[in-house]
Amino acid sequence: MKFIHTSDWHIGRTENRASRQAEFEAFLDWLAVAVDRHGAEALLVSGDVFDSATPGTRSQELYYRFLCRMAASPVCRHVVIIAGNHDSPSFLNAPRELLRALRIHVLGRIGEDREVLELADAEGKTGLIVCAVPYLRDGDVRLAEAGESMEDRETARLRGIRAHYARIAELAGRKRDELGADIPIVAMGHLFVAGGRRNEGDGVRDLYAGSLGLVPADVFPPLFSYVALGHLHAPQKVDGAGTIRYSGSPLPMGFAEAGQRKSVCLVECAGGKAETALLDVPVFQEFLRLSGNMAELEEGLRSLARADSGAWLEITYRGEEIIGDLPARLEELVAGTRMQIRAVKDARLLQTLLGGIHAGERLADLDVLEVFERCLDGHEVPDAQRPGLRLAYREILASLESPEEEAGAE
Ligand SMILES: [Mn+2]
Repeated sequence: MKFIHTSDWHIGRTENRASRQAEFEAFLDWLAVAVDRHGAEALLVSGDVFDSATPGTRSQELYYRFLCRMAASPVCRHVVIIAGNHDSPSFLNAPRELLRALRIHVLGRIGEDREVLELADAEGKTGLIVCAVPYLRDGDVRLAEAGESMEDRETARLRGIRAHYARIAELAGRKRDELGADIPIVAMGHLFVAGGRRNEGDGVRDLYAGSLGLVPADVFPPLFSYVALGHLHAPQKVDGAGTIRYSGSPLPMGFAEAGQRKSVCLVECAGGKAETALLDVPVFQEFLRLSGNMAELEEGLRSLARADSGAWLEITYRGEEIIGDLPARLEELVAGTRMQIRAVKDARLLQTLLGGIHAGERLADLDVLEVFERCLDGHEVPDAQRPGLRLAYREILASLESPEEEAGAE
């Protein structure tokens, strides 16, 4: 039986307050077509369907509209959805009974007998057994005990996760034995498997601090032909054989993932083996990072404009010169183009402000004139310019101290 594995849609996610609704819509349209075109008889969604535990009505509308489309698909007979750490288990579970009538199985939280699903093939016989294990919350796998250390807690949690997968695998194995046929068993999960790759700022919310929360890949019994994972946003395989996999998010989760290829997994299980192919998700909205001094940024933006780019931009200014109206100047450069600036960073300013404070000092310990002197030093402002800048600074300070007079003078 062929199926598509995807995860981490994060419907409702925004980028610096800008809506990404159009991208979610385009992705779900593309996915509905891909499912039919590739003959996928099932769709497995491994968590983080929504970005928030309380999705907005537009996000919900998209989700249900997509599910309706799946229910009407002439090819795809089953949808299995598990909750991720971003999802609200009760929100996902609320329409569960209704969705089940449409052969859409939702696992918001654990429930052992419900986690083992038999998916029927075109002839109505079980063609695939799916162990749909949702994101395991602390309370699902272990009981908190007073006075236990971090290590104790971690050990108990890992033991709990291992035991849970072992139990579910045993149930699935028994079910297969009852059916008396060589039916492939696949598992789903939303967790951070040790060895998994991630990028700084990729929007993956840490489950636990530091290395805590990493789960060794051997928690998945060899009985599983394939493990469809969610949580990490870069598509990747966890084991050498490539049968334990993260599909990755279908959309870049912020500028840290700008330019990265996104995909869903098309999997075919037969005879205990899984064949996997990646289906590239089209780029619905380009994310681009630009950095350099003013001349480089101007050149970069001009050449993008010539190419009629519609990218969303994160711009980092690295010039020596101080530019007071940096965001406004950059906006001017993209005016009349299809590009949109989503974030502006001033590396120079940041470095100076963070680097100008010495160890053991607090900003509050310095007076305003001292702070200004540090800024002059930090920016390596030539001596000849300093008297003029000091004078201007004092005038600004004076105007701040007597705002009424300033207003009256206007
Ligand atoms: Mn996620």
